[in-house]
Amino acid sequence: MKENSFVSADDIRSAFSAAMSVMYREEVPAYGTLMELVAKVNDDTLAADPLLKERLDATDSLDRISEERHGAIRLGTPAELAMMRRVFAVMGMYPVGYYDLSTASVPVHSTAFRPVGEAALKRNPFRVFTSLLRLDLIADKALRAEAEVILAARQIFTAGAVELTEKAERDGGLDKANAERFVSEVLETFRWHDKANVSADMYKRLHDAHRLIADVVSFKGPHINHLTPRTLDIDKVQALMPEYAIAPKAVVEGPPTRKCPILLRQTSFKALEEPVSFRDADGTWKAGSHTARFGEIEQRGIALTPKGRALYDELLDASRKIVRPAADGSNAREYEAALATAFEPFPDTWAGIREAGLGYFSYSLTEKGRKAGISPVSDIEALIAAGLVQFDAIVYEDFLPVSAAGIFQSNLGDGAQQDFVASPNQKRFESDLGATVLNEFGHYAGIEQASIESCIRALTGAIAAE
Ligand code: OOG
Ligand code: NI
Repeated sequence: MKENSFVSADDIRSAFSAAMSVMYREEVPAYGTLMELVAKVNDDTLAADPLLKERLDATDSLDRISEERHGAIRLGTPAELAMMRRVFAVMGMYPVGYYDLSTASVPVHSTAFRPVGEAALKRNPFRVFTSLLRLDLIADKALRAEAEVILAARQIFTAGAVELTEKAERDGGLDKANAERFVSEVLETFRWHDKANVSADMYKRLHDAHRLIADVVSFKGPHINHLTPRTLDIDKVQALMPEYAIAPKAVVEGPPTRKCPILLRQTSFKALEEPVSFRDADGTWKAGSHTARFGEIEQRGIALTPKGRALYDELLDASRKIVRPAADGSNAREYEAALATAFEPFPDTWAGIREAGLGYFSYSLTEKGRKAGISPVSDIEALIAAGLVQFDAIVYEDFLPVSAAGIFQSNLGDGAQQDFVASPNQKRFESDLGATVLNEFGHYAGIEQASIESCIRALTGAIAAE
């Protein structure tokens, strides 16, 4: 087959992200409301801040923002995780980072499947936070064995999805008709099922062990549990949510409000209680309910270097030593105040963040730089000082474990608090995945370095300025 008849992985991912959004909007109408609210706040923010609009436009990021979202799924077995990796690879999504949630009393560990490389991210940065259930953290051995049997019997991928994934691997891509089929077959894996795989009694036993175990084991597939649009002003969306009849969680996760946003801020609305039926041993269906699916929004800021990330972790920790956000929101104001105070040592100008080596930047020629003749100087600092080179923040494309834990927790009723011994096991996760996860820092450093080299090449005459 000729390679140029293939649809690009980026196009398949875009089509899949759009199809997922349509499906989730139909299944969870509040998600549609949230999308409208986010679009309105983004428009208002851009209208009020021409400089932000100009920089987003100049860095080719403006178009992607309203299209941008992430989702999350929870898988049950190593085989499901390994197959999911192959499916996502067809869409140009690769596992980046390892997140251990056991420290936060959630029996899963996770990675984020996402595009890597600047061009793919600009085209469509759709990501899926993907968790694998850790039955090894469940104390009740008998229940663990029963859960394993139930999970082993299910097939979360359609025959068509498996066949097309194998075809794409074999041929190096999919043509238009097969790419369309692939998107609709894979969508089936993420669909909600209102008929459980288990009896009401088994559901209750799983639920008593941990609500998340019931969510993973009781159903035919790993229903997408939220889809998160990106906003340019999360405080405004949070404040407006009640007007749109959506009740947000009490505090925004992540760093405080800042002039120069860093990493990621997130907030969610509570999971919905949805009707499901359970199949009893005698084959009769029994009505019940399950709470799993919720809504979330996020604001993304600059990707931090290891030094910046260490400072972030230290300051977040310091603020939580003063006030821990209570699940019922009763100390939300005190928490916000403590967070803002704790983060005062973190510079809040782009130049300050850059000079302190805390964030990653993408460098480009200024107007003056583009018009300048060949420069004898090849030191990036000198070129910035001479006004020939400018810098823009590189967007953080990943997740934050403490925030993810807060999002999980806000959707696990109060009774679900349960302590596990922290036991990160990245080796085990990677062996289940069938691949190592990519290092997020290396990725940002690579984008930064390439931008510096391209400026220097252009200015020293090695190549013509674009
Ligand atoms: C995933 C929660 C984590 C985020 O944005 O940090 C997450 C889940 O509930 O399955 O999506
Ligand atoms: Ni999320």
